[in-house]
Amino acid sequence: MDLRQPLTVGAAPYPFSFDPAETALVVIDMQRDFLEPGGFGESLGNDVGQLRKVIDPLRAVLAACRVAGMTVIHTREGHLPDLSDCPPAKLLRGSPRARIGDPGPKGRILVRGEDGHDIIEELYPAPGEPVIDKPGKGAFYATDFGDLLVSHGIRKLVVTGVTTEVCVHTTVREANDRGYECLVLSDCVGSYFPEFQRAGLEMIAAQGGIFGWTAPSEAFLAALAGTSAASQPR
Ligand code: C5J
Repeated sequence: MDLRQPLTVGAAPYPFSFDPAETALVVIDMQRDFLEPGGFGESLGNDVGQLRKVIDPLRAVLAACRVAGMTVIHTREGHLPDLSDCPPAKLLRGSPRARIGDPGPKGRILVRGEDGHDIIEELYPAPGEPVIDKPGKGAFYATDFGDLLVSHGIRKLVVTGVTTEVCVHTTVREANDRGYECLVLSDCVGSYFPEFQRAGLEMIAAQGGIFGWTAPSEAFLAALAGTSAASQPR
């Protein structure tokens, strides 16, 4: 494939054009701690099953981006073992069954190096794909994500992962403020709350694309494959 040729995806609020050579696929926090029982997500009282529907479509997108030679970047939310990078407010907030750093079935909750902190097997990073460890919800805060995008010549992001209204939204807002154009793949992002999923996606594309664009993965895959289905408005 000629990576220099701009492609167009049928998206909301209007078609999203991108050059695969200057676009990164960003896979946010597809960690056991959010997607499997016994982790951080469940400790907050959430039904982790809600997020698992993202896995299959995201796996197809990840495979296609790898074949196309696009930059792929993964993120993981989590903290140092001494929790020195975890603000007290984040540690103490709410009344979860178990707090960040407490022992759980997958190791200490949301702590780097523990089993629960790692990315699920189905979407595991390939050798050489950068993994950004972030203490916050956004990928830019207290990480080298921004420098990585600059060094790879990235101008646009295709954003996937969990959760739609928290880490996906925060990252898209951070990216938008820094001048990156973001396409969020609607079936490759997930929320524990169906109403937040719907509203979260609508907020991104509202007001003429206040934070970015949204499209189903089918439209993005069609664009990558160079078929006419890619430019059908959605
Ligand atoms: C949350 C995230 N939901 N990855 N983190 O706390 O969205």
